[in-house]
Parts: sequence; structure tokens; C-alpha cells
Amino acid sequence: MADAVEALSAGLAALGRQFHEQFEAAPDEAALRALRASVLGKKGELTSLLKLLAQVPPERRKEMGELVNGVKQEVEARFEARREALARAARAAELAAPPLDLTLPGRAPAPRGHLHPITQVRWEVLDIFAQLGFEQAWGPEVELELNNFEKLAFPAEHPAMDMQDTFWVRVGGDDQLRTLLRTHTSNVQSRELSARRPPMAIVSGGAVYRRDDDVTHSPMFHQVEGFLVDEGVSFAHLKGVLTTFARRLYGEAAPVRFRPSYFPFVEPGAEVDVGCVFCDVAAGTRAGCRVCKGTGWLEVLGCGMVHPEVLERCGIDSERFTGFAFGMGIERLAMLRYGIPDIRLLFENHPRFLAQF
Ligand code: 2U9
Repeated sequence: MADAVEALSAGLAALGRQFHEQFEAAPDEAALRALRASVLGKKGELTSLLKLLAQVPPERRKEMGELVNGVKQEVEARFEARREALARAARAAELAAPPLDLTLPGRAPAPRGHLHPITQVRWEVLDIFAQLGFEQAWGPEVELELNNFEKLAFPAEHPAMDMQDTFWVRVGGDDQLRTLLRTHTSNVQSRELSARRPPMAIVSGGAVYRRDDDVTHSPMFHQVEGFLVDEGVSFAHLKGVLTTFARRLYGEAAPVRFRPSYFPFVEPGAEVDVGCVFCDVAAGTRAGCRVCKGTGWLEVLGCGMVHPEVLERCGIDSERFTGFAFGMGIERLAMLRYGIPDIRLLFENHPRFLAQF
């Protein structure tokens, strides 16, 4: 029992000497708090000394208890004094440091992204047709031969179907299940024509695939195509709608002309040209214009009256209904608009190229 009094007194005296020095040496508040826990915490030194109190004779317990309490209060007071000193020193260092220079240039914001130029032009074209009352439709890029070629009345020997021109996906087995990467967005048109009844005006845009690769052709490119089918639709309706479209895209004053041309799924077929926006006849720069090659015209789309055979193959009575259709390559429109000389620039996705649009 007397040993407990001695052990407790000696322990308290040692602790008193030791924590003093340690608290004064603590470099920051976190270190100081860790030291305090090592004395007063659950497993702290003072807490384990406190357990000796139970072995102290009852007549000395009050006195020893007061001693322990005194040390505890001293620890708390020292802790608080050192914490305040550390805080004062930190503030003084802050005030002594060179002032914050608010005139320094800020951090540049991350450059803002934007839609790819092909997507911008595609949406612009689709929006114009939406304003003209055309409904948008979508279809798969991996398509049955039936929807990509047969319903459009491509003759069996047409070169487009050749292995050299088309990416075939499945050719073996059942002929009905031959699949390919669609070579045009016409697959959407044949699906819609087969699934719905006139009157209907549909436009569709997306990626298409052909075995082509040079400065003006890419194996993957984008098209927008559309058609309008109803009773009494004539070439005059085609001219009215497509002239309005071309002028919304190239300016209300743009000259527009139609030239006869051939496309397998229309009869008659035509190509639409707009006056070259890069050369100026009055200034005499036409002769040297690299974009229109001195012709004064830019070819922007193909069109025609939907062939009666195509209507029939899609289940529409060609005696009662007629329609017109059109198609355009989006890369070509973007290249003409921005004077891009090589289609491959559009797919290399170099940030310095794309930042220009
Ligand atoms: C159906 C009926 C008719 C779509 C048409 C064109 C003319 C045309 C080319 C322009 C450049 C494609 O990107 S390009 O190579 N297209 O000139 N497309 S008429 O006619 C259709 C489509 C589907 C059922």
C-alpha cells in the first residue's frame, strides 16, 4: 500500500518534468494534440497512473487524488498555452510573408469543346428540313441487303454491291440474311417507306460506309437523305423544296440550278448546284477559283422522282402515289463551306484543325 503512494508520487513527478519539455518542443498543433493524447488519452500515462489510486490507503487517497488532479490541470493549461503560442506564431509568419499579388495572371480556363464540324453541318441541314416539315428518322448502320439494295431496285449486277465497293458483314448461308455496313442512308428511307403509308416526308442523317479512300473520299462518311411521298407530288415540288433548302443553307440570294443526272433509285434524276460562294464574278476572280474550278457552280446534292419500282418494292401503289427524294454528302458540304482541301483532315481530329470551327 505504501508502495502505491510512492510509485504514484514518483510517476507524477516524472510526468510533470517530461510533458513540459515535450509540449514546448511540439512544432505544430497536430503534434501538440498527439502529445496531449499520450498523457490524458485512454491509454495515456496519467490515465495508467490513476489506476494506482485504488491501491493507495484510504486515509491518503484524497491527498493523492488532489495531486493527480493538479497534474491533469497543469497538462491542460500547458496544452492551451502552447496551442495559443503556435497559433500566434503561424499568424505572424503569414503576416510577414510577401503579400498575395492580385495582379498576377489567373489560371487560364480549360479550352471549351464544341461539336465536330461534320456534326454541326449535319444538324444544320436536318434543322432546315425540320423547318420545312420533314420528320426525322433513324436506322441501323449494319443493315440487311434487302433494305440497303433490293428495295431500292438496284440491279443485281450493279457495281455498288461488289466486294470491292461494299463492306459485307455476312455473306454465307441464307441469302435473306446477307448483311453489310450501309452504303447510304437510303436504308432508313426504304424501311420508313415499307413501314408507313403516305403522305409522309422523312429526312435522315448519319454515317455510311464504302470502300473508297482518297483526298475527297473516306471509307466512312456522312449523308443526309430524305423523301416526300403523297398523291400528286411532281418535279415542281422537288424544285421548290430543294431551292428553298439550298438558299437557307447558302443565303437567300444564292443562284440555284438543276442539271439532269442519273441515280439508280430515281427517275428522272438531277443534281443541284449553287453559285460558287468563293469566287466573285464582278471582281473577275472566277477563272482562278480552286473550289469551283472556274465553273462558277458548286454541286451540293443529288435528287429525283422516286422510281415507281422502288415505291412498289416498298409496298406503295405507284399509280396513286408519287414522290421526290434527295441525298447529300455532309463532308462535301463542310469541305465546300470551309475550303477544306483533304477529307482526311476531318477524321484525324487534330485539335489545331478542329479549333478553327
Ligand atoms: C428511297 C428512294 C429514293 C435518295 C437520293 C441521291 C439522289 C443522291 C448522293 C449524293 C452524294 C449520295 O453522298 S452522296 O454520294 N445521293 O444524289 N440520293 S436521290 O433517294 C432515295 C432514297 C431512298 C427509298
